[in-house]
Order: sequence, then C-alpha cells, then structure tokens
Amino acid sequence: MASPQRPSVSSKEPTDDQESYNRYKDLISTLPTQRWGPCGDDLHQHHGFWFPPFPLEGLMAAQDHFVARPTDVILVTFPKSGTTWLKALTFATINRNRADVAEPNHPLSMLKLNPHECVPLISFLYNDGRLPDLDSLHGPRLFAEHAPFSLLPESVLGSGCRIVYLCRDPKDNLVSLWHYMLAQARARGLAQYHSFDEVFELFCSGISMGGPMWDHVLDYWRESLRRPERVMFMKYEQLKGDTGGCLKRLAEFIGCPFSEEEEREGKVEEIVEMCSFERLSELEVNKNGRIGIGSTEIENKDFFRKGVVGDWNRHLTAEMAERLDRITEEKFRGSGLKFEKAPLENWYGH
Ligand code: PAP
Repeated sequence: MASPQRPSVSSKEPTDDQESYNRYKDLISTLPTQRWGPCGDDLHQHHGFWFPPFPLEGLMAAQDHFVARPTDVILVTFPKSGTTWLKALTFATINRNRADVAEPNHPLSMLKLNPHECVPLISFLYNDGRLPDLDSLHGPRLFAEHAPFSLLPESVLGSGCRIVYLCRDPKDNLVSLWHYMLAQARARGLAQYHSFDEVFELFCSGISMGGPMWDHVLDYWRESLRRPERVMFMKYEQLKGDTGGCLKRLAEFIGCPFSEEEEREGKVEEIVEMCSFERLSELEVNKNGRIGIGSTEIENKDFFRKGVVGDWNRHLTAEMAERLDRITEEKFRGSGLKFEKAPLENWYGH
C-alpha cells in the first residue's frame, strides 16, 4: 500500500515471533471474556480494561518489542473520540513543510488516503504474528494508539516522546461507538446481538471496547497534570469549539510551532479546512474506500458520521443522559476534570 508513514512490515525470525504470538493467544484465552455490542464479538478483560482480541494481541507484542524514540509523537484516543480527525490534523501539521508533493508523506497525500492509512495504530502494526520494521522510518515518527496509559509499551513511558490525548463527552462517545458497531454488524451480515439499551447498560458498568472509559480518560488526565511537557490532554468539544487554537497548541507541543509568517499566511486555517469533517468526508477515498482492520474490512465512510457535539440528544433518553452525567461526575470528582452536563432543555427525545 502506498502509505506515507505506514511502515513496511517485514517478518523477522518467524519462529521466535510465532512462539511469542502463541503465548499472547494462550494468555488471551485465559482472560475474562464478554460478548459485546451489535456484532456480539468477544471482548477480553486485561488489567482492568476490555479489548477485542486482535488489538490486544498486537498490544502485547508492542509491549515486548516496540522501541520508542524521544522524537516520536503518539496520538492516543479512547475509541470514537475523534481519532480520525486528530490523525489528519497532526499528520498535515507535522509534514507541512515537505516541499515535494510527490513525497508519500506530503500533507496533500491525505487527500488520497484515509487518515488511518497515514497514521497507524501501534498495536495494529504488531499483529498477525509478525513484527514490523519501524527502524527505517525517519523522525519524527507519528503513531496512534488506543491503549490505556498503564498498558503503553514501557519504552513509550521511558523515552521522553510526546503523547497527545483526545477524549470526548461519554454520551456522544457512546452514541458514536454504537453507530459504528451497528455499521460493522450490517456490513458483516450479522444479526444484531446487543440492543442499544443493553450496550448502554454495559457501557455504564465499564464494559465497552476500550472501557471503562472513565479510567482511560482519568489516567491520561492525571499524567497530563503530572508531566504537561509529555502529555497534552484535549477534548473533542474543545477541538470543535476552537480548532485553530487547539491546532496551534498541538503544533507547539509536538515541537513544530507555526511561525508568525505561517500564521499571517493562513497556514493554520488551511490545515483546519483541509482536515474538516466536510472536506474529508467528501473525498473519494473516504466515500468509497475501505481499510482492513484485522480480518475485517471497514468502509472508510463509517469513520465519518456526523462529526458534531451533542448528537447524544437524539439517541439517549433524559434518564440515560442524566445517569451517564452522574457517573462521569462521580468518577471525575476531585480530579479537576469535567464534561459539560447534558443541557436537557435541548433534548429532542425519541
Ligand atoms: P476510531 O476511534 O475508530 O478511529 P474516531 O475517528 O475516533 O474513530 O471516531 C469517529 C467520530 O469522529 C465520528 O463521530 P460521530 O459518530 O459522532 O459522527 C466521526 O463523525 C467523527 N469525525 C471524523 N472525522 C471528523 C472531523 N474531521 N471532524 C470532526 N469529527 C470527525
């Protein structure tokens, strides 16, 4: 695949690797398991968090083999909190001074590739019993990950590399996750396993892909307070409210601030526009393209649904919204972190 930052994946020492991967599979088979979501796929509980088997195996391999560099930038998100958007913005920003449009990681290549092809998830690179060759990549390397802070590969924690974290109001996050999984169930021709109400109940009790969401968010929040030079914490709602301002902070944080001249020339606005929901979702690659995730093919259009704040009010009852807000408030109490409460006067109901 002609992907800019997508590393060439080469099999090294296949037997040795196979042994490790067999070990990961054995370990996963002993973990608590829960069928979950519209597709009814298995989730496994590992160190307190719920994972599908495919990225979990990759995460275990990455923990053993991924070697971070101090210049690496790692975008971490809770699934469905704006990963696609953050990847696009960061990819376009970090590569903005590449002069040759023929270069594969020129920002304009993003107009031909889905952002997930431009910025790979570390745990997806370490899948299928093969170790990727990431040494040949030029810095700064840009990766993404969904793993909780406590399960990041040790070299990420020790290398001094920078982590950009993005999360989203749990209500919108759940609704986005629901629609995405529903699309997967339809694409795979599966009879719907869990209803929305069941998925809601499980989400509240911490069971969802990557959940419990609150623990995921809090760990990165605390780390961003402890080491602000290492972890930048953002919310989807902030990014929506002031995309340009957030992008400038992000660029500074990852070590490539916009110069005064670039700002005068409108470089920030140019990138914001290029990565906007409207622009990306209209690209041919995102309307009709597909990417492979594990054994599943995902239609790129499923990463672009509405891209707004507050769509929860079309899907949650007032009781559901209040309950999620209450859980969020309780979980975050004393941390200094909060999400806006549901403005119930705007609730449309169903
Ligand atoms: P992932 O974790 O599987 O990669 P992710 O990109 O985090 O998915 O989530 C998709 C959400 O981001 C969708 O939200 P929605 O379901 O509430 O609509 C999607 O629409 C939204 N999204 C994708 N691209 C953009 C963008 N450029 N601007 C704003 N929101 C976006």
